[in-house]
Amino acid sequence: MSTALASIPEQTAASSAAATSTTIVINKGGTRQGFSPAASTMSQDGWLTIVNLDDFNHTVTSVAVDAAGRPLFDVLVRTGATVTVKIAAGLAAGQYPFFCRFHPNMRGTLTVTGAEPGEEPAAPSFDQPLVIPKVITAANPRVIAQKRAVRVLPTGRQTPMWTYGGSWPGPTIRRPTGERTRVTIVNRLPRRAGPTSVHLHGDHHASKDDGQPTKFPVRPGQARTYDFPLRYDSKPEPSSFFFYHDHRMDRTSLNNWRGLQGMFIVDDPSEGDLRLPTGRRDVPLLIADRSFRYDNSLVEPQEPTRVQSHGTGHEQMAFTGPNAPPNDATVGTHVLANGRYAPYLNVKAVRYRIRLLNGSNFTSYNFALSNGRPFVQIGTGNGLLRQPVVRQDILLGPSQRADVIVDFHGLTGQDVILKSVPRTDVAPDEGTGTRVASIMQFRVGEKAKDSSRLPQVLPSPKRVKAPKVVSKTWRFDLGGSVEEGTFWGINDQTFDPARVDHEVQLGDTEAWRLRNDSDLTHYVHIHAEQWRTVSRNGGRPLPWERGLEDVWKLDPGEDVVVAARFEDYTGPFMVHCHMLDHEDHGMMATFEVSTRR
Ligand SMILES: [Cu+2]
Repeated sequence: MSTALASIPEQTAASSAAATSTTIVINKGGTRQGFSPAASTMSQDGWLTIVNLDDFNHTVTSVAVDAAGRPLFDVLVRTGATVTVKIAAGLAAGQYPFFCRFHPNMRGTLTVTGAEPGEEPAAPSFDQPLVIPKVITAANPRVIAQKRAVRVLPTGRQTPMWTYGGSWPGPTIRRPTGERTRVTIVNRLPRRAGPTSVHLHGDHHASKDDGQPTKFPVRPGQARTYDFPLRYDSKPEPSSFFFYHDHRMDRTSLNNWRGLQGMFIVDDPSEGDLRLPTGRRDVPLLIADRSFRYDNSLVEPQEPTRVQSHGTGHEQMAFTGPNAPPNDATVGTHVLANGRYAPYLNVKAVRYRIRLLNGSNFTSYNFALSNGRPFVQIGTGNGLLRQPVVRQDILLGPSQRADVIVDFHGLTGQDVILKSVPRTDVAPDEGTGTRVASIMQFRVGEKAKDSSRLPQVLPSPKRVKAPKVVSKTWRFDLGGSVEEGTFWGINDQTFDPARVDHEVQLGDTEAWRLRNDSDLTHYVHIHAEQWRTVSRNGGRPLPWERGLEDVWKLDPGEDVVVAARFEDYTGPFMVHCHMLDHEDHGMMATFEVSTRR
């Protein structure tokens, strides 16, 4: 007994002499300033302490993953907290770049020293095939919303999800423009899911068919038919790449996370003359992140506590607790393509049309190809651009799309990886960053006959003439206080389904200003019409913003003016942030289109 006691101080002294520990501080303003220091060194038996003095929760997450795709370390440090962990125990000596999952512009490197064997980073092995969701071409499809176990991770159990039609993503609905399409959604989700509401993002249709957050729900056990004429101003609408997903008030983030998402393609048969790649060479990709428990089930997003009212008359939302705004960020560890982790696709050495959709709740990506081949962007999701734009990387926030051509000519035998890389369009302190991930692999095979072309000029849809005067400004910011509860607001108010925030007349054209006064980047979506971007920060919109759009990136302080004519339909429609936690926590407003009195 006495021998054992005597030996303890000796051992402690010996190990503390050898161990190198380190501390990383996140100062106030960390979302912009990053980790301090950005580079630190520790030994395998040392301690890492993370002190978070910022108003935001942060993580220290390794870029390197294990064979199952899990980060080698992933430490959550809430606002005001200090965490000390033996993070390097079990890691091989080496350099480990890390980032914050909520604010990936925050990056650093941890150097681990020591002689013990340990876990080495595993490059993704890309060993499951990419799944192309089943395509439905019927005019009146019936899609059953149902719980189903689906294959997401390559090994282990399937993942129970809430799906459209039994898969995630749900079936891709593909229709010729101008041909009326009536989609019946049957709600056979578990009863606790409650009512659902389906929004066809980007499309132009009646208010009652818009997937209203509170009205026209599809109740448990019931069905509802959504009517999509696929027309604009009574003419066929532009060829499009849309996103259908749940839009129920308060639960949009949760319902999308669980899998209620699918793609919708509108074809314009007259574009056949363009000879863009078709058939198996036209690949829609829904990219989204999720986190998994060890049984491969989804980690449940954590909701903040809702404070019912400020007593202002309107039912002003506010939230408290560790996940209250601005710490409401539903972010996953694994980045998935069409619902699979690290899939591969066998391609021929020819041109492909790739339709990229960011289906994530919160995370944005800056897409790039591993061999430096650029993307040639031909469309936005709402029709084609006037001219193709050659881009090395493409930043897409939640619900944004890009229609691109990738040319695999000359790459026979190579593996080209679709990655997300840090965004380079702004400095890390000027906007929320993008994830670093290897998403999927294209295995380039033999050359094949390729009758596709890359047109120099594209038939881009007509854009409205923008009025000189801005008739509405929507200001996006964090509101409330830590004591009384915080919220995401538009013009200082949270969403209230009983309130109309702006009225417009059918047939009028209006210009609206979108302005971000908060410290995080937002991606703002406007329903009902197809909008043109008039200006960005007072200047000309970026080359890929010169078609029609429905979601805009707004970095802190940015100001975008958009314009549209209100056509065909009256009633309420939404404007909201498409970071779904922000939407659920207040950042949504209503505009109502009415006929001239
Ligand atoms: Cu937002």
